[in-house]
Amino acid sequence: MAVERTLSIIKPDAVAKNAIGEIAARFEKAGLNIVAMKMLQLDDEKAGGFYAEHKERPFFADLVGFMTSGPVVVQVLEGENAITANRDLMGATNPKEAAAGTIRADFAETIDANAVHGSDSAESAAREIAYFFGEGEICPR
Ligand code: RTP
Ligand code: MG
Repeated sequence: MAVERTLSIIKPDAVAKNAIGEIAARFEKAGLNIVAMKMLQLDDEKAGGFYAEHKERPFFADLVGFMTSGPVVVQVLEGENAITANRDLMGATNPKEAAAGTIRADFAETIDANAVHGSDSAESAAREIAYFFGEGEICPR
């Protein structure tokens, strides 16, 4: 088992329903330490750059529109197999397909407004963490 870091975003829908604390508690209870955290209002450029891999997809404009619709909370999670552990806690992209007890099953409404983001690979995690945080903003424990 390896200690990894992953990027989590609590998306605008979950911030708007005051679910920041409950979602963060799930990470902590699962053994993922929050080693960096901040609230941000993304603009089109910052949200579009984050999801650049999807820029040719038909849902890209809606995705950027949603991610800029209100503040988000970006976090670095650290722990054993953090990337997979976080994806397991999140559940499937479409909340209608997300397993019971996952964050998306419990807090998300639609595939667009799906409560959380989590890095999908080590390469994505490294890029996404650096996209939001300088090394001096991360506090390993
Ligand atoms: P995320 O990147 O936000 O953690 O989500 P994910 O890995 O589970 O899904 P991904 O394929 O990376 O898609 C990014 C976000 O785009 C929206 N999406 N809409 N309408 C659609 O078919 C569709 N597919 C994806 C979702 O909001 C997804 O979280
Ligand atoms: Mg993704």
